[in-house]
Order: sequence, then C-alpha cells, then structure tokens
Amino acid sequence: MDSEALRKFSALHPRPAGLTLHYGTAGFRSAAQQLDHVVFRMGLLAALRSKAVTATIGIMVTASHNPEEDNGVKLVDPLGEMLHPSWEEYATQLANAEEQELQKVITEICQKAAVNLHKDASVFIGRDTRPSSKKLSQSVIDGIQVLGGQYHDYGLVTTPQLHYMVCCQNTQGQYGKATLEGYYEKLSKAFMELIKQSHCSGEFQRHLKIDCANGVGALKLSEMKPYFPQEVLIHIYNDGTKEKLNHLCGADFVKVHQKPPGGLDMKPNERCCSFDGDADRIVYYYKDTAGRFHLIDGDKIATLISIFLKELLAKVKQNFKMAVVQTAYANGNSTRYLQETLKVPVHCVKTGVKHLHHKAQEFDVGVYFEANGHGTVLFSKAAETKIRQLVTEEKDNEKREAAKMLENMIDLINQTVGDAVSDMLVIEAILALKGLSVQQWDALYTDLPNRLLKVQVADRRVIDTTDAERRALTPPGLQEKIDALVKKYKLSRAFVRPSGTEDVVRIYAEADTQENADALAHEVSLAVF
Ligand code: 16G
Ligand code: ZN
Repeated sequence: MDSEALRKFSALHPRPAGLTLHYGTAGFRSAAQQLDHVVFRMGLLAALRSKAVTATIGIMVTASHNPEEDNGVKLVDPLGEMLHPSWEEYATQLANAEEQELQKVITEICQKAAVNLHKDASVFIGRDTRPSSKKLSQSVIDGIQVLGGQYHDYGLVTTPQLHYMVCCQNTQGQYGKATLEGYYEKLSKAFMELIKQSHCSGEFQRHLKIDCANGVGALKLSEMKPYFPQEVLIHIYNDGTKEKLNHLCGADFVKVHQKPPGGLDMKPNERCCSFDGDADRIVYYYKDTAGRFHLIDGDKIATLISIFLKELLAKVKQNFKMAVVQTAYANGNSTRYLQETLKVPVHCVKTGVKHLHHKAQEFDVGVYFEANGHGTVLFSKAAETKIRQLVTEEKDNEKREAAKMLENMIDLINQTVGDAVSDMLVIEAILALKGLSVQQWDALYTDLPNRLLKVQVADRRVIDTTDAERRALTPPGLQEKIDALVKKYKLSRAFVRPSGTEDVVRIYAEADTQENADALAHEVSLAVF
C-alpha cells in the first residue's frame, strides 16, 4: 500500500470531527455534505473487497427516496447482491477511523478478511441525479486509485442497472452485456417475446403514466423508449426538469401518504405507477370513477406475479418449489390470499432487501417483495436450466409455450435486485397476457386498513425484536402491552421495530377499520415510551 498516497488523499477528504456513521440496511445515508470522507473510504473498501473476492465490485452513490439534500453510498457484491454482512462492519470501521489510523484499519481488514493487497481490483461506479452525487463519485475514484484499483464509471444509472452491470461482468456475460444497451436490449427483447404470446396482442394499446420521482429513472426510461414496441405508450411525469427529486412524488411518498404524487394528472381508471429516486422500487395506483384513490403496493405486485408464475409452473409440471417472501409490513390480507387462496407458502423475514433476497434463494422460484414496492423474483440455477431445456426440447405444445413464458420472465426480471423498470415491464406483460385491468388486479383482495407511525425515543436500540420483527423482546413488558391492545380490535395486528435508516422507532398496526387501525397504532405508540 502506498502510505504516502493514502495520507495525501485522505487529507483531501477529511472526516468531520466527532461524526460517527453506520453502514445500515441501505449502506451509509446522511446529509450530503457529511459524506465526502465516507465515499472516499468506500472507494478504498470497494477496492479491498474486489481484491478479496477477485471480482468486480459495484459502488452506488444514491440516497434513494431521501430528500435531495441527502446522499448515500452502498457497495454491490459480485453477483449483484448487497454487500456481504461480514463486511458491513469493516465499512463502519473504515468510515469512522481517525485519519492517522486509516492505514492501521486497512491493514486490520486485510488480515481479518485475508486480502492480498498485491492483487488487482476492479470497481464499477454509478450515481443518481442528486446535485452532490457527481462530486461524491469523484471521491470514490480517489479511494479506488489509492489502492491501485481499476474502475469504470457508468455515471448516471439506476441502482438496479449498476447491480446488473456488476453481475454481467462477473459472470462473463452470461447474465447479459455489461452496458446500458445490453440492459435495454435484454429487457426489451424478453418483454416483446412475452407479449407476443398474448392472444389479444394487436388489439391493445398500453398506456401507462409513470411518476419518476424527478430522478434517474426518468432519464433511463427515456433512453429505453426507442427499444419498446409501438403498442406500449409510456408517459413520463416528474422527469426532474421542473421539480426537486422525491419532492411530493415518488413511490415512497405515494405509499406512505396513500395518495397520488404531485405533477401527474390522473383520469379515472387510468393505470399509473411511481418509481422512487433511484428506481429500485415501484408502486401502482389508480383513481376510480368516484374519485377514490387505490394503491397497489408491493404486496399486490407479489400476488399478481405469483398467480402468473404458479399457473405456468403447473403447466410445466416440474415440481419446482415456489414461495413468497414478505416482511412484517405485508398486509395481513395479502398473506392470507397467498396462503389460503393461492396456496403458496409464505415466509416472513426482517426488513431490508438482503434478508428477503437471501430467503428467496432457498427456492426454485422465490418471489420477494417489501410492501414499499421493492422486490423481484429469483430462479434457481437448476430451475433455469430445466426451463431453458424444455423450451428447446419439449414436444408438448402447451408445456413448451409455458416454459417459453417462464424463460422470458427469467430474462425480463432483474434477478440481482428489485428494479422498477424491469418490474414494470413484468407487470405490464402479465396484465396484457391475462387481459386484466388495473381494477381487476386491485380486486384480488382488499387491503386491511393500516397505519404506520414513527416516534422519536431517547435510544431506539432499547427495542430488540424477534420472529422477523413481529414481537418485541425488550424493553420488558412492551410485548405484553401490545398483545393486550391488539386484542381489543378485530383482524388486528401490530408491531414495533427500530428503524435501520432513521433515528426513530416505527409502529405498524392494522385492523378491520381505518379508525381502529389508527387507534391501535396510536395506543401502541404510547406504550413504547
Ligand atoms: C432500506 C432498505 C429497504 C427497507 C428500508 C426500511 C435496502 C436496499 N433498502 O431502505 O428495503 O424497506 O430500509 O427502512 O435494503 P427502516 O429500517 O428505516 O424502516
Ligand atoms: Zn430506492
């Protein structure tokens, strides 16, 4: 390691005294002006990780749905997954080290993680459209170069596009070409192949209004437009030319406030959707003729995709194991519908993409979605190989056609991480193939009224949870109080958990009526103090 270079460059990216940050569920996130040293050091860490695993590592500068003034950074592992949990601690140590201790901390990481500093390093960089992102990504480059690493800067990309690039690069192109054209071509080809199999093709024109949260999704979707067939009429709103990123719009705003975003005029029964600021989440919605707003969140997206996949799996008759993975936030009626009506096993895990992704890997076909609209489908290697084989070898027409649809689904869905663009195409294809309107989709089941609250407490870490965050272990007595409150209402459920991204405790409650869900959430929030 070139100690002189390390000293010189770390002095250019000084750490504000007394600032301690943690690598949380979504990497580091904070006010942008606090992050320069963090991104520089994450450049160092990405180079170390690359040397450790002899593969290309990704690094994305984004704070997703946070306000425009914030920023963040997260690392992407070789197959496009989130950074391995064992390295999150190294990330936190490196970010918080005193400047004169930086070299020592790097040496310690090298020892603990068996990193050979003489090895090559390769890092892919991406960033969102925040005004601070460009400069921060330059600081990432400084970090990579101090450790002699190579880099490729993709500039403005969605978070899932960067995950895709990293996966393509490390699988020698098996997953696709590690370029934006490669991404657009792969997705659009699979999409067109899929809708070709629709019996009503030709008759339909698909209008879809998309709120891009004034983020990078708008740019990438515009770039992709020429790749779409004429029938697909995509109308982009909140493209970032007029308003601020995530301001009164985007998937998080729509989900949290349960109302339409600003900047998008919605006529009755029109199908609309919202991306978040870095386009890794999507929710759908519409307004009925009475003017009532209907949200179709991640749970209902998972349900639609599961119905479609389950039918195809029944046709190919391979006994593939399929399951849906949710978190405690999943609406109780979605879980009931999946288990009781659709008869698909449902698993509940802790909040955070890495937990859902990890669980979904246990199945041949693992569908995972957070209620907030982040999700995807994972196919096991064995299932994928078998499906591709059926497409070329199967004599039975129906079976072969079903396998072909599954094959196109495999290519259309971004298996590295939840991807708003890819999810949107999957949903549009399924709606077209099944001839479903947005209202029919919405009517699969009715969401139980629910309420999400957050409260500030002195130390949110006093709350420790178990059972996929559905029960509180500490402080003593809290769970008993929640149990007693829940008993007062019908169809009720409530839980508390410390946020992984903000200094708050979150409270979720659902019940038979909105008044009851609100009352229960409020009563539970009082019990937290
Ligand atoms: C992060 C997670 C998201 C989760 C959210 C919960 C990733 C990439 N993102 O944004 O999945 O829903 O945190 O936030 O894992 P909370 O802990 O503040 O409730
Ligand atoms: Zn996001």
